[in-house]
Amino acid sequence: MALNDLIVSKAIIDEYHKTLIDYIDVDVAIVGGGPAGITAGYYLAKEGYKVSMYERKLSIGGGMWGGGIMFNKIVVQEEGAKILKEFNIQTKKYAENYFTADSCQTVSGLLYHATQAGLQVFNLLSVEDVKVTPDNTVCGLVINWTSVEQSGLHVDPITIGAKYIIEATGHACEIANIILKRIGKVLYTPSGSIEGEGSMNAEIAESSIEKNTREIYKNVYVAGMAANAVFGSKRMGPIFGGMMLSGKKVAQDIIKRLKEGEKSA
Ligand code: 48H
Repeated sequence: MALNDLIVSKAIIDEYHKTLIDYIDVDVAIVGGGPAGITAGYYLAKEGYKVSMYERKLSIGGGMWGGGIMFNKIVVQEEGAKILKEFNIQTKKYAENYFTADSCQTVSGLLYHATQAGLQVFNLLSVEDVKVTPDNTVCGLVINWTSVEQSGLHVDPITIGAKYIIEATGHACEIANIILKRIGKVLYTPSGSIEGEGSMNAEIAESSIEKNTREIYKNVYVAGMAANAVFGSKRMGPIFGGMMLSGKKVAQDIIKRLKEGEKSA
């Protein structure tokens, strides 16, 4: 059968446009498509919530593809391996409480299951600001094409609405930085500011990440590496269990809030 190039173009434009409109208002908007963001998206979407994820880059997966020093293996501990099992991702026991996994299989496995569950991914889009109510409660995101950001063109962004935001931008904790710049030292941290990431200690970093995965400002939750950076804990290197555990924890916390909201509505 003959192929018409114009129908190919029309199909892409039509379908993307419909998706963009459909996701103009969501239950949860995730900023950052690393392992923490994808995992959070999976559990939220599986529960039936409308969830979108914005990723600056072309590829989803953040810092996971490259394993450690570009050796594409990751290490997860027992609890992390249990999560990977839920995603059908293969792990290999290396020593007691140390499991390895192929980083490419892990990224693609997480993403496959998350998108199948209903997570809507928007790649090549950067979040440049948050949308707020008159009393500065965060109620959405301001997004623009990464190519606009990179080229420095003066093109205005568009806005999406969200009940909850997940800050999963990794080391840079960009959403926390935006809140500080625009709203002030209002973060739910001891100083009200970003406490800053400490040097490497996998034991401390991994054991503190779930505690640090929480609300950092009205309706904004932090997950993944950004959680330790915001709350001043340490980095953990190429052990990734904490990223998935943090993604799961943030999803569970937000699901609880959403369900409470449904009850009182
Ligand atoms: C859209 C954005 C924006 C923005 C950033 O870095 P990530 O992989 O983050 P996590 O927390 O899921 O995983 C951290 C892990 O990869 C890591 O770095 C570890 C474990 N390090 C330990 C150590 O010791 O070094 O992904 C974050 C994603 C990236 O893909 C960014 O491009 C994206 O967020 N991003 N997307 N708008 N404003 N800012």
